[in-house]
Amino acid sequence: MGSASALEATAAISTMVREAATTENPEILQWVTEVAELTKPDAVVWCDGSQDEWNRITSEMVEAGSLIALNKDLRPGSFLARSHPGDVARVEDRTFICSENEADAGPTNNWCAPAEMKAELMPLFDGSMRGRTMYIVPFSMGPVGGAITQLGIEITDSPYAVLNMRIMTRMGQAALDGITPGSEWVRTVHSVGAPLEAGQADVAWPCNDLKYITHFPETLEVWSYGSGYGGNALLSKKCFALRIASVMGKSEGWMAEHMLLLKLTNTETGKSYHISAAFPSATGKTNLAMLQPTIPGWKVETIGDDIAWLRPGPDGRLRAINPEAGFFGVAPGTGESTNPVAMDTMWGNTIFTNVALTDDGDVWWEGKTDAVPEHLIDWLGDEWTPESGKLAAHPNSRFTVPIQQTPTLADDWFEQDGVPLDAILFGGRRATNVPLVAQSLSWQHGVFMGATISSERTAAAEGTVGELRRDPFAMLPFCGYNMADYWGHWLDMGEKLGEGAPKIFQVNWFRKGADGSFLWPGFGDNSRVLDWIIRRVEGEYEGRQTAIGTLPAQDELNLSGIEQIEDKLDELFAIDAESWLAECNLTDEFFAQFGDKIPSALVAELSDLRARLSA
Ligand code: GTP
Ligand code: SPV
Ligand code: MN
Repeated sequence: MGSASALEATAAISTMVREAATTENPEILQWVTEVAELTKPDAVVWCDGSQDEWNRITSEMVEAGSLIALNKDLRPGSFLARSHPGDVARVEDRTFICSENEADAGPTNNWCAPAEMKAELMPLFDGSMRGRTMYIVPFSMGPVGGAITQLGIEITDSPYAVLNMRIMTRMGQAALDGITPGSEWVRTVHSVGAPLEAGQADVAWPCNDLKYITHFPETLEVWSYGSGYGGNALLSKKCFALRIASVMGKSEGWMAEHMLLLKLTNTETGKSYHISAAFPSATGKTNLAMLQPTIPGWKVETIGDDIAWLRPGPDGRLRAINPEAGFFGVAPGTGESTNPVAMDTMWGNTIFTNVALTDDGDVWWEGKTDAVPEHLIDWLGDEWTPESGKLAAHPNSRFTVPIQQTPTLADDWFEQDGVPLDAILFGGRRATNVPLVAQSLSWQHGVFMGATISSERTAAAEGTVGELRRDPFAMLPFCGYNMADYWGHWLDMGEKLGEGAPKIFQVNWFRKGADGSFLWPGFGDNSRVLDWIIRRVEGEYEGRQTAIGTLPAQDELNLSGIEQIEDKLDELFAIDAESWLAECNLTDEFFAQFGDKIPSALVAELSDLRARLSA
């Protein structure tokens, strides 16, 4: 294109953006125009989050073959998407924190200098939306106007991302209007990296082999290229609400965490409590947030299943919100017997990704029902029978569903300024060593517990499933700055909160016996552990001091009605000093990579733990 016509094309794009604009904020207009001039879309849509818009986009996608409409009687308003087989999970090795100083990203993140990364990215984004529609998606994380709430915009060329964003966030005009000139908001840009040249036919799931998930914490920007899946493409989620928000929180005195949030009510006293819990990806947050207690006397209500923002309130207590408006939950293993609340929640208005399609136009995945269908179309679109010898649904297949469909939704989800936290849990998948539950000896010891969590890897990210790795605070892939500084921030917050700070516990539902089976029944029976935790918070139970923390004393854990649990209790709570001392040596190595950034309080905790184990 000659330079005169290139100029004309740019002017046309700029006009296209401004003519359709639903804001007059010059900062937004300028940014959107710049991105459009760079990416060169064929059309521009300012999203309003309405039902009409949803209907229009879903129809277009069904027409184009990138969504399958499910049976309206069985799953009204619901759709199935099948991704490209190479685009099925987060890509941690393509995820970058682009802070000015490498030390601010720390040894657990991939780092690149912002200017260098921009220089690498801009040629890729140049023309990347050609032949496609550019959607501008304004969204609020938290209730618009709330004390903990933050606003953002995602520009994307993926209609699939738009639909998911409508479920996952409070998307639309109110969010856009909340972004006033000079206010703080997060700019996110997403392209699947698959421009269409004139006349070129589209594919069902466009993406690019080359992927970049990049974060610029100093300028509150995210640029994501090449993937359409989950946390890679729904930029409100891991990119904004965890990586960027963790940096904002550090400088503004709050915390962005990979935590579920639940309300627990003692039905005898009527007193309610709030608990948050950080477990790594695909390690039971959704299940715990929707728990159906198997013991009487407790009611659980759901506030969030993946992300919590925590901020001290005017009363000095730590207050929490779920900044999201939907669930992007793991399908496999979710069924009537394990999580009936999730099954009820996804009655309709749900997007399923990479699950199997049944002959009557509904969905299925491993663990949904005990009975296995005789015939399916699997997640790859191929014929499937039980004899096929392969999984019908991808292990990281997901359902996206509005939180307001949850039968156990707590009113607290609407709470503008958050709920006060009583207890914080840290957990992981640990076949050995870690007992069912232990309370930390102090906030500082609790931070040490969180900092040293290990967990077996799951299918939520590319990598080797089952491999044990450190996943401090379940934030290893999500902390937007140096992990050692993050621990320091947690220690500071504890000092600020003082006596009113939530109590900290470590839990492990995944310990296995010699025969390789889980020792603890888990799921609804985890209510027994919550019962003990709250009674510790209330000071009703003494507990039993051990080297690693306070465990339930004899008879404190309510086990009535669990069959044959007595023979497993010793194994479930065993603390083997030798193995723990060996883990202490590994913790030394783990801490060493952070050099002198490691808070001295954590070094002291490690040496105290060794002393207690050796006593
Ligand atoms: P992300 O959305 O990836 O952050 O994950 P999540 O932590 O919300 O994961 P989710 O709750 O969906 O859990 C995924 C897997 O954990 C499912 O396969 C469950 O069956 C399994 N799981 C959840 N709770 C328990 C439990 O108490 N015991 C056992 N053994 N497995 C559990
Ligand atoms: C996780 O991996 O922790 C998730 C799913 O919650 S994703 O949004 O894809 O990151
Ligand atoms: Mn998660």
